[in-house]
Amino acid sequence: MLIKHTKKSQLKESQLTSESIYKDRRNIIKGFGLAALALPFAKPASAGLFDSFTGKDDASGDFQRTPLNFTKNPDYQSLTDLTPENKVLQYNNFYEFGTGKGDPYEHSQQFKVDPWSLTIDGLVDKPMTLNYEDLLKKFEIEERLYRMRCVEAWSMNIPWLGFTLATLLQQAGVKSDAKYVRFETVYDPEQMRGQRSRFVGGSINFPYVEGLTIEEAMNPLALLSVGLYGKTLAPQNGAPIRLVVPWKYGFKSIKSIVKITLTDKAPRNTWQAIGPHEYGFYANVNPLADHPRWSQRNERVIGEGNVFQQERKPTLMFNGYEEEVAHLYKGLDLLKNF
Ligand SMILES: Nc1nc2c(c(=O)[nH]1)N[C@H]1C(S)=C(S)[C@@H](COP(=O)(O)O)O[C@H]1N2
Ligand SMILES: [Mo]
Repeated sequence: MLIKHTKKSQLKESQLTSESIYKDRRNIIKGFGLAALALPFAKPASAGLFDSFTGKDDASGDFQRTPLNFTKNPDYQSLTDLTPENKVLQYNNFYEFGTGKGDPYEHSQQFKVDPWSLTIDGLVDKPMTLNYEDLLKKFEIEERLYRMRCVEAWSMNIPWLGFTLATLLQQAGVKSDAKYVRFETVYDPEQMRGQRSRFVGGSINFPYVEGLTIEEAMNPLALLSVGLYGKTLAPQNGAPIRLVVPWKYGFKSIKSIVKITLTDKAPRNTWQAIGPHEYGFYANVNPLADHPRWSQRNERVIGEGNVFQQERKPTLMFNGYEEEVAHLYKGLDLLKNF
């Protein structure tokens, strides 16, 4: 989630800025304890890789994705400019496999998704454990075309396959004192290189954790995704099951979930724990609430060609889903509760 590419001019900062200022800056950055942030300055040579990122034309990798049976939900078919599948599969954020955009694809192709075990527990009437087959067979799968907006100011339009989070929560039976839903990603350092090294994993304390209020979780837009572009998810996109909450910044859409817990306390989500001044609990997409280090007014829409030479479009309030979700935040100051 830290912008690591930026413009060529910035990548050559060490040459442009006087040496002492440059060193000073690096020390300040180190002080935050965010090793990844120092990368563009520390490794200008590899930055060229990000600069020219286009991905391979064939991103099928070694991982086998299976075609799924699904129906198209007519309410969510209107997006036109879908992001090319090879970009959705290769330009990723999944720090468990490394902080570079190409790392998740490159380092996850042998990831095992079967057997899998997803537990739903906490303040529910019927705690449940779903295995891999349950995830793909127990619920009717629908297709929805959603915008996805990363906090780093780039976006994609993705045809997801899945079922609503509400469907699952209703089966488990939410108790009346449940106020939040806490999600946890698998912890498996043997398979996830970023979990073996703080440097590779961007200083995150794994497992990755996210949370929603119960009202957000029950909103019909909140999707549990098991596939995209007609097939099961690839590991780099969060196989076998991940959350998709399209009105929030991408980091809320937690991948490869093993645990969903209903609770009465607000979960401390991973990015808020790392940088509470930069990333909040709500993380609703908002063009007026700038990130402390960059503007959120516009976004790079990822399409064909070089990902850094994309058309920029104005950011939409709630990422374009204002009608569906604005009522959830009545009376809340969205500039303070970011
Ligand atoms: N467990 C986990 N989930 C995660 C992340 C991560 O690093 N770890 N990155 C998030 C971020 S910042 C974004 S933008 C989206 C990216 O999803 P995609 O790679 O499938 O497009 O996943 C989110 N889910
Ligand atoms: Mo993101």
